[in-house]
Amino acid sequence: KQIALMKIGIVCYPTFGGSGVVATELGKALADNGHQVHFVTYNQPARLDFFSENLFYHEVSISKYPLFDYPPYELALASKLVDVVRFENLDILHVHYAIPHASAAFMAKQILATYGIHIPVVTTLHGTDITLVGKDRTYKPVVTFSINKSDGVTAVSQDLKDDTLRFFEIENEIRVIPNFIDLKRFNMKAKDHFKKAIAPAGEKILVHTSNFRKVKRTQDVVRIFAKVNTVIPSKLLMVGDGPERSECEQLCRDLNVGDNVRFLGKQEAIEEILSVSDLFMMPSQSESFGLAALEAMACRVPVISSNAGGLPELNVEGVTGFMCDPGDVDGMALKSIFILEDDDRLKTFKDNAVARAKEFDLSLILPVYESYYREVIERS
Ligand code: GMT
Repeated sequence: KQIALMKIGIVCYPTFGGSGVVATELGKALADNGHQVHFVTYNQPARLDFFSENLFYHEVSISKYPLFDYPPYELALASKLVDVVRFENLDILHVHYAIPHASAAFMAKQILATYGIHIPVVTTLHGTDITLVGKDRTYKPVVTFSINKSDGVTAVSQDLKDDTLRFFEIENEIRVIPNFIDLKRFNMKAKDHFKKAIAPAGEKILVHTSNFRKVKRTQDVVRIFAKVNTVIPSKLLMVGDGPERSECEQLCRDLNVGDNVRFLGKQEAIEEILSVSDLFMMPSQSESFGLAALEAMACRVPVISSNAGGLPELNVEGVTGFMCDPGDVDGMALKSIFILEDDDRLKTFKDNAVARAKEFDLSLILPVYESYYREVIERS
C-alpha cells in the first residue's frame, strides 16, 4: 500500500547502542522511501555519516553555567523540539527511549499547543529504559506518565511489552514492532583471508559483540569458551568495549586461554567479523530483543544465548541455536560443542540462522512503522 510522505522527527541516543542503531537505520530507510527525516540529538548519530537530501540533523546544545551541577538536557531537548516541529512543519515525532526523550517530547507538545500546533508523539521502548532504569523508583512516575501521554507506544518484543505492563500502570495500548536488519548490509561476506589470519589451522571461531556492561555477562562468554576450547580447537573474538572488558581480559589469563582470545575493541564493519564466525554468544542477564544476535544470524551465524527477555522470540531453540538460563555456563558450553563438533550439523544451524534473520528484514518492518505513524496521526 502506498503511504503518503511524512515529515518525521526522530529523537535517540546517538550511540552504537541498539536503540541508537535501530533509530538511525529506521530514519535512513524512511528517508530512502521519500519521507523527510529530522534527527534531534546531542551528537551526529553514529551511522549517519553521509549525505541524503531527505535527512536532517539538528544538534541539541547545552549551555554550561557554573550554577548547573547537572545541565538540564531534557529542557534543551524540549526547546529544540519546539523549534524543529514549528519551523520544519513536522507531522510526527518518534522518540526512542522513555527517559528523557518521551518526557521531553511531552513538554514540547504542551508548548507547541500554545502556538496552536498539534504534534503526535510515538515512543519506542527498547529495554534498558524499562527493565533497568524504569524500575528504579527515582524515575518510575516520569516513565509511567510519559508512556501514558504518548500518542503511540511500541515495544521491541512481546516480553518487553509484558514487563512494561507488569511494572507500570499503563493505560495506553503498546504495539510490538521487533528490531529489524538490513540484509543488504548484513550478509555473509567472503573474508577467507581474515579467517585464515585468525584461525590458521581451521579452528572454529566464536564471537561476542556488546558494550561489555554487567548485564551482558561477558565473563560467562570467556568461561563458556574455556570449556569449549578443551574439546574443539577454537578461537574467540570479543568485539566492543565497556566496563567489564578488563575483568574479561584478566579472566582469560586466569583460565589460560589468552592465546586463543582476541579483544578487537569497537569495530565499524561488524558484518565482516561476523562473516568469518561460526557461533555467536549472548549469555545476557536481560535482553529485550538482542539486535546483535540478529546481526549475527543475518551473517549465517547460529546463536547460543540465554533465555532472558525477548531472546526466545528471536533464537529458535534447536533450530537457529540454543538457549539456557542466564549463568548456566556448563549448559551453554555443552550446546556450543554440540553445534560445533559436527560440520554437517553446523551447516544446518547456519542455514537456519540466516533463514530466520530474513523474517526480520527491513523491507518487512519498515512498512509496519510507516502505517503505524499514519494510524497515530489519523487518530490523534
Ligand atoms: O543492549 C544494550 O546495552 C543497548 C540497548 C540500548 O538501550 O540501546 O539495547 C537495547 O535495545 C536494543 C534495540 O531495541 C535491543 O536489541 C537490546 O536487546 C536492548 N538491550 C537490552 O535489553 C539489554
